Amino acid sequence: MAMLSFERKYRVRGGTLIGGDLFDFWVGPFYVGFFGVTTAFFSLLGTTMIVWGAAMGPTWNLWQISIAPPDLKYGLNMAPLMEGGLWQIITVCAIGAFGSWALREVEICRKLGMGYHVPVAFSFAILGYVTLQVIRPALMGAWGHAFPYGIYSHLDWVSNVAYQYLHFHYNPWHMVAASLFFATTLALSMHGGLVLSSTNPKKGEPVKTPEHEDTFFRDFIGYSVGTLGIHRLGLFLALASVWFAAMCIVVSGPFWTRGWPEWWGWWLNLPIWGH
Ligand code: UQ2
Repeated sequence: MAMLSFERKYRVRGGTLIGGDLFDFWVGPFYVGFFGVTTAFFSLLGTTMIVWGAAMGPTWNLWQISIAPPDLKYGLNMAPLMEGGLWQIITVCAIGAFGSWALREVEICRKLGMGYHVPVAFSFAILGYVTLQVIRPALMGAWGHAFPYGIYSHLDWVSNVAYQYLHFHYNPWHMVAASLFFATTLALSMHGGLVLSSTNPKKGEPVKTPEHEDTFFRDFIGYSVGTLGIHRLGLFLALASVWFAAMCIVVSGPFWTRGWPEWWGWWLNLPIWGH
């Protein structure tokens, strides 16, 4: 079906979660909906607060602009605007915008009668952000444990937090997350390479079928995960990597305060080594 006639058929009212027909319309190619309005609201307000914070700061150098969370002394309270309060408003706006964006995806899925895989996947990304900026600071008792909003400053935060645990690569959840990230790139490069190779045969030859794709991998490694399976595998690897990344940082501080190399003491302390 041509795209335009498909869109005419499916661009109908219904499937909204809230607001009924009120915002159930399109602007050009974009579906609006209640959550399109809230996304725009939180994005505009948050971005304005970032620009205002930059204007109050010492530099317009794009790399050096930074809006910091409150000092640790403020704990989990609200802070004065210029001492982290701005950061708190921006964080609320960010979570409001990300959540609205996810719910707008849900409404579009409902309109089309599709599964919720895309909003579920995006929710994992939101979980990663919320783990860093809300869950871990709350467990540690201060917003000051969250990262600042700045290009270089957030990199400095990552480096400093990592060194607080001496050698973050010894964090076992970090190891699992990193391995899953690499496996994700392996799976996507294999998939992208396989699909492009079968759809780009020699000049004059017909495009190859999924059977060719299966057969390549059966000949190569004795196993094909299948054309649907590779997408299930890719989604699983990507979501699992983000999940373990969130776990690796939320355990650092709230549940483990020493250096990560020391965590492996359990291995050295097994009663099997003899003396
Ligand atoms: C596959 C298949 C695809 C693919 C790919 C494979 C026809 C078009 C890439 C091969 C993938 C395998 C064997 C899994 C590899 C496992 C990891 C953890 C990277 O069989 O079906 O569909 O794109």
